[in-house]
Amino acid sequence: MTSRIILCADMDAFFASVEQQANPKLRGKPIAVIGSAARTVVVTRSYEARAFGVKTGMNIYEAKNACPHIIFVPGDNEKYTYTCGELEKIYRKYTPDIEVYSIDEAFLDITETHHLFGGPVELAEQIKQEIKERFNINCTIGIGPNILISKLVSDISKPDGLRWVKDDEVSLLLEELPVKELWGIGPKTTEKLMAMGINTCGALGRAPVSLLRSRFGIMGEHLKAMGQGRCERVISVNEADPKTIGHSMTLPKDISSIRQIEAYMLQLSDMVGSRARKHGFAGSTVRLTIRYPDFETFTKQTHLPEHTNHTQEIYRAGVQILDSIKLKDKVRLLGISLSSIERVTGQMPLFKEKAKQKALLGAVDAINDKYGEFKITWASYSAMVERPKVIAPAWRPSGVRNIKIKK
Ligand code: TTP
Ligand code: MG
Repeated sequence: MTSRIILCADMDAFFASVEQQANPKLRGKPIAVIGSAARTVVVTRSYEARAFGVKTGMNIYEAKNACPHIIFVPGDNEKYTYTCGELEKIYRKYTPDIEVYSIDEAFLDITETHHLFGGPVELAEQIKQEIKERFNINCTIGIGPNILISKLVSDISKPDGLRWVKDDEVSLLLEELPVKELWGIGPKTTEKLMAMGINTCGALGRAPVSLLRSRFGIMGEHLKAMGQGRCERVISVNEADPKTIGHSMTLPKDISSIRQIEAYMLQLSDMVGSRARKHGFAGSTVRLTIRYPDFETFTKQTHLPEHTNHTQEIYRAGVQILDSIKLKDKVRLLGISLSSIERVTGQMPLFKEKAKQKALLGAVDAINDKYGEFKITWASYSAMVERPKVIAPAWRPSGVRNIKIKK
């Protein structure tokens, strides 16, 4: 593959910087962003607090001990996901090849576009300046020939840094670097490598592959490549955000039973919700489409107070619309869609209830991904489908149902 130029942008003290931007009284002060639960911990802290040794994961007593005048700020996920979405819009001005990797980190492939901005460093300076002007947030940008190196360079250039490590400078950078600094080498692997006398990336890159393979199996080769600064993983480009996520289905036969219509709506809501969750989107407009046997098509939408990708919230909005109309005939086709789309990222939710809901939806999606749609779905299907003419129910011991859809 021809050499690429990959940029990694990571916001400095992201949640804390957003809070300091939102409330000028917090600027220049040691602050810690915390969750809302009683026994919460520090999620992140401003660089002013870091100077006192306040660390992520400390409880509030530990944080106060380290820094008596620290200010605790409860986290507000909406602010962070909003900023994350706006940051992506900024990046898109510089290249279409973007991977939003986490809530405050993105990879940009600027191989084809950097010359339009005066070169990689000039492009990065413009991004930093634009983010500073718009959000008053510092960020650190690492540039390298692949994502492994760009991420490493961004990590070691914090805070407010900018550095480009070119292809022929990689081996010098890695020679003395401790292996634990490499993205993907955790404490256990570090320990094993050190026990083998491999402490630096330079040594890892030179280690015989047979030795690494005997200790780490197929990962051995991968580790050697990492030690040499090589990385096969290319950026996984995010498409520009969709405007709508929707599903519709022509029913096996025209129906008039409200309970059956609702059962299909729940199924459609689940298809929409799981697709939105899979791709990290949420929407605040739900639209119901109904087509009658004479092909006349009716649609009505409703706006939700908050963005969602939860099956049941989408479904409830759909039912609300259905309740508000009078069906003129049997129903031939049903559709549910979600629009006013925003990107949400898979960061640790700060709020317990949301976290629980998210974990449940995540587990349901994972099983459905593996075993096919609707292996697991909401038990309330059962309450609504009278006679399973079309949807065949099969109870499982866990209380969820195995649903097959007849084509
Ligand atoms: P990081 O980029 O790891 O940290 P940071 O941006 O606060 O600081 P740095 O300057 O070192 O980059 O994480 C980004 C945000 O994600 C962070 O502000 C808080 C949040 N976060 C979690 O929600 N859960 C976690 O476990 C961690 C580590 C971070
Ligand atoms: Mg960060």
